[in-house]
Amino acid sequence: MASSVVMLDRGNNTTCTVNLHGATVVSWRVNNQEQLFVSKQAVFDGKKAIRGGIPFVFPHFGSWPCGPQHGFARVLPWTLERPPERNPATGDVEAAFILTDNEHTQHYWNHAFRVTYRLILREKELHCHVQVVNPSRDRELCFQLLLHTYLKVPDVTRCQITGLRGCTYTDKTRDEAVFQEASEGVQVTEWTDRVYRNTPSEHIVTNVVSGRKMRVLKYNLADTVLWNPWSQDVQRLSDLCAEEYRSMLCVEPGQVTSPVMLLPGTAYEGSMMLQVM
Ligand code: TA6
Repeated sequence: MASSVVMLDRGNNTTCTVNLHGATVVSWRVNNQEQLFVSKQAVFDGKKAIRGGIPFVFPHFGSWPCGPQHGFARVLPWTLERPPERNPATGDVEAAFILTDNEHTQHYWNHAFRVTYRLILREKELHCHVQVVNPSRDRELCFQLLLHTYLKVPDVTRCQITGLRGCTYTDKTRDEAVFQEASEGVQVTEWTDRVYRNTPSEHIVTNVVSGRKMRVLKYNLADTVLWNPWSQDVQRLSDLCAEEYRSMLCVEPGQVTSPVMLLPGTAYEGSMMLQVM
């Protein structure tokens, strides 16, 4: 069964569409230009993560002995906490989604939690704010969090990603070996799957849709994952067409190397801002 979607419409053909399955942003259009990649073979029946947009990775990044890869948040139904509402002063449109512990999450992870995901659609920007609350009176809450952002690009080999020079990264295509980035503008010309640690708050991605640049700003998300399956990895993905890897680039702000540790009764806040330049 397809799950319902919520659209934030700012006017002037600027919209953001969210599927309540995983609170997955599945479309972000600026002047009617789609900025996010969604596979032609993406599955919307609620049975698996949506291949594209911005899947919400929580409480675990990567393979997880307790539950699904990349955690359960992206494969469970979220609730619309605040329907889209326009700010009369700025014209921005905001909506909020919520996921709390329930019988599904308890099946994997025996922790109480409340995640609130607030989206703000501005003229050329999409703000993704995350709050995680630990409601427990006596138990710590330890989790990873990542916004698995699929940027739509005309040709991934023509993109460059700045803000990674000097950063240490784990290369999952080279047996998790650790390297230091030497390039100011990282290019993707092969299977790429890297977890960059403690990266700067800003990345610029060149040659995205319409040859524009995309600014990726992050707050309280220390790491950046860079992924493109290329021809090697794409073969194992049933929901990605063979040649589609050339039209996508995953730049994923996250807190993965050092998980968040929330003391009882405290909250974490982190955010990503995407801006078409
Ligand atoms: O974010 C990069 C990554 O961890 C890759 O290793 C690859 O597995 C990708 O996520 C997609 O994972 P998925 O579970 O959505 O197929």
